[in-house]
This record gives sequence, C-alpha cells and structure tokens, in this order.
Amino acid sequence: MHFSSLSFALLSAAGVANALPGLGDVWPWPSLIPDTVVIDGWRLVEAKLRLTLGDGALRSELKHLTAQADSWLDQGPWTVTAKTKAPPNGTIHDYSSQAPYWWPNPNSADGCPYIQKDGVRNPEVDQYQDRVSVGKMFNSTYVLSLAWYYTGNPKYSKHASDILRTWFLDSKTAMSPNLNHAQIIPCANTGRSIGIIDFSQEYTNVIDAVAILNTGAPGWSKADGKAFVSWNKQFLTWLADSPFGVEEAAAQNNHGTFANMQIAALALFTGNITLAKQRAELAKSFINSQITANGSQPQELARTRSFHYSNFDLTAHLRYALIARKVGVDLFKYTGPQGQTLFKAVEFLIPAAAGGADKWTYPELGFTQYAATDNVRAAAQEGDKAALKVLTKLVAPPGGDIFGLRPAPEQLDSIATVG
Ligand SMILES: *[C@@H]1O[C@H](CO)[C@@H](O)[C@H](O)[C@H]1NC(C)=O
Ligand SMILES: *[C@@H]1O[C@H](CO)[C@@H](O)[C@H](O)[C@H]1NC(C)=O
Ligand SMILES: *[C@@H]1O[C@H](CO)[C@@H](O)[C@H](O)[C@H]1NC(C)=O
Ligand SMILES: CC(=O)N[C@H]1CO[C@H](CO)[C@@H](O)[C@@H]1O
Repeated sequence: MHFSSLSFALLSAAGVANALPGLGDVWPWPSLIPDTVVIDGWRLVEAKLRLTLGDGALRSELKHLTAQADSWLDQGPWTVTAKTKAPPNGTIHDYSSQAPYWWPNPNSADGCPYIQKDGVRNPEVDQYQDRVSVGKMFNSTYVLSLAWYYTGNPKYSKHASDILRTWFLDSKTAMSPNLNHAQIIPCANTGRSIGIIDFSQEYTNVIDAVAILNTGAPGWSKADGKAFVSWNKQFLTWLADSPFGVEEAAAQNNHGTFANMQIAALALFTGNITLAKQRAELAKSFINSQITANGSQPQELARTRSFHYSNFDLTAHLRYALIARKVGVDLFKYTGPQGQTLFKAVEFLIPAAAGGADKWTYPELGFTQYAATDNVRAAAQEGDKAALKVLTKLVAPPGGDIFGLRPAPEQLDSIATVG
C-alpha cells in the first residue's frame, strides 16, 4: 500500500461518503483532491490535514515553502515575446534557446560554421532569454500554487495564475505549443530535438501546479483551466507526433526517459489514457536498458558528472513511476530481466547521499550531496527499507527541504546545460 494509513482512512471515509446517496454532493473532499499527475493528490490532502493537526516537521517545511513563494511575489510574469528577436524561420511566440557552447568561426566572414568549445559559454545565447525565463516560470508557478494550497492566501494563487496566463494563454504574449526552436546552433539549424529537455526536465511541475489551482484557487478560473488543457493537447500532439518529438522520445539516454515521462504526464492530464498507458509500459524498457542488476546506471557513470547525472536520470524514472501508477502500471514493483529495479538504482546512490563525496568513487567534477536527497525520500515514501534508514542523514537543498509538501522527487542541484 503506497498511501499511509491516515491517507487510507481518509480515502475510505471519502469512499463511504460517496457511496451514500446524497452525501457525495456535500462531502467536501473529493472535489478538493488535486488531480495532480506526478504527485499523488491524496498525499497533498494528507499533508494539509497533518499541518492542521500541528505536525512539526511539515510546519518547518511550510516556512521554507512560503519563504520561497514570497521571493517570487515581486518577480514575473515572463513571456517568450519579451526577447529581442525572433528565431530564424520562426516567430516571436516560438520558445527559443541557443546551444551555449557553440561559437562563431573565427576563420570565416559570416562566422559559419559554428564551432564547439565544450563548457565555454557563448554570451550570444543571451539574445534568447526564454531559457532563463522558462526556468523561473516553472519554479515560481509550482511553489506559488503549493503555497496557496497550504495557506489559502490568495496572493499566491493570483500571482501563479497571472504568470500562467501570460506564458500560455494571453494571445499577445502566449508561447506557441511546440519546441521547434530550442537549442539552436546558428548556421547549422533553426532548432534541435534535444532542446525538448529544456521543458521535459521540469515542465511536469507546472502541470501539477495547475491541477492544484484547479481545485478552486482565487485568480484561476474554470475557463483558464480549460484553455490550459487545450494548449497542452496541442503541445502533446507535437511532442508525440512531430519529427523532433519522435526523435527525442527514441533517445536511449536520459533525454528519452525525460521525454517519455513528459508525454505520459501530458497524456494523463489531457485525458489521452491510451497514450499514457502506452508510455507507462514503455518506461520498463528504460529500466531494462539504463539500470543494471546492482543498481548502477552505466551511461551516467561514464560521465564527468556521474553523481549528478545518475540522480538526474533517476529523478525522471521515479517521476515516471508516480505517473504510471495512475494508469495502473506499477514501476516501483517492476523487476527487469536481469533483476533491475528502481529501488536498486536508488540504493546504489544511498552511501553517497548519506555519507558524502568520500563514498562516491566515480568521476564527479562538482559533487553535490543534496542532489540525491529527493530520490532517496521518494524511495522511502514507497517503503524502501535502505532509504528509510538514512532519512536523517540526508542533506537539505538550499532553500530547505519541502519534499513532504510536494512529495515527488525533483532534480535539486543545478541543471546541466545541453551542449
Ligand atoms: C492520443 O495521442 C495519440 C498521439 O498523439 C493520438 O494519435 C491519438 O489520436 C490520441 N487519442 C486521443 C483519444 O486523443
Ligand atoms: C554493476 O554491474 C555492472 C554491469 O554488470 C558492472 O559493470 C559493475 O562493475 C557493477 N558495479 C558494482 C559496484 O558492482
Ligand atoms: C529552480 O529550482 C531548482 C531546484 O529545484 C534549481 O536548481 C534551479 O536553479 C531553479 N531555477 C530558477 C530559475 O529559479
Ligand atoms: C515562419 C517560417 O518562416 N516558416 C517556414 C520555416 O521553414 C519551413 C520549411 O523550410 C517553411 O515551410 C515555413 O514556412
């Protein structure tokens, strides 16, 4: 059972109320269970109840959450139309970003073809501000919606709604529902499929933010909710069927995990259950190919930031599992042909998550212990014994641990830039 007993009791009570004729209409909870696609909505209901009952650990998490939310109140909204120029072969409404490590060719008059200098950032990429803006949009809408959910203070939901309408819905400022112009390399292309990761890393947080606002948040109307679903139907069609979308979803590395996780989430959110189930099943092939029987992820261990990337890909897997469970596919209990499991992949990281850099013997240019914290907490939440044992040894990220208030793992250390 993945719900705690308290949550289960609530669930049973709500079930009983719904079964009694007439009572379902007045029973307050069912309509207030956020229809989140990554987080289990009942866990939000449970956390809110525990807060009301005075749970000390959650109260201190709430202080962190509201401090984070307060820091966003005087920032944003952001829009793709604020950038100074449209991408080549696109419009100002197209999300645009430029590959950071590519530079004009010093030996040619027009700078073509661009040349790669790994790790050296070309300031020219700042002509497209969308990559920076979208990161703020992702984080602020999530934190603000959660802060509204737990405090009921409308200042949070109104600002989240304003940010969402500006980015997605207002015709003057809205982003077009595609990523045709992400990670551009000038001269060579007008966008690349791998740029989809600009969204897939974090966009599913926005879906959960909207699911929370949909429970009746001041500032966010039913019409806004409908328009947002409509935008996401178009975006999903592009992700599932466009050449870039198909290419990214076929990637065998962490790009593929993130891309398919995102498709599963949007399919569930927009009601395309056939597609959600199909991608949920597909997740097993990524467990089979990316994780070994001892829990290592060889593709990520081979990198110069092996701890970061092992956690990065695992975050995608664990979020994928939370989504898949909602369409009846239990990846937490899945075992691959060589004995691979998600718990083993978490357990491979636990010594370093609890013990620090000395316990990590693979290449890592910038070891950040808290990179693993959410992944271990997610495994503990599902009952993994090794994870439960080290909970007190985990390191909180800057800004404080808020996992209990948004119980789905996130990539907590700074996100690597696509090359
Ligand atoms: C679900 O998505 C797939 C892929 O875009 C599409 O072919 C199919 O028509 C969609 N189904 C529904 C019911 O929208
Ligand atoms: C884990 O398994 C892989 C693949 O079999 C192997 O190459 C690696 O050495 C193992 N690592 C450990 C720490 O056992
Ligand atoms: C968003 O939050 C993540 C951690 O959850 C952090 O690494 C990242 O720097 C934040 N980005 C912005 C733009 O605030
Ligand atoms: C906005 C724009 O110029 N779109 C063009 C991009 O390139 C394709 C194919 O080369 C054209 O069909 C579009 O009209």
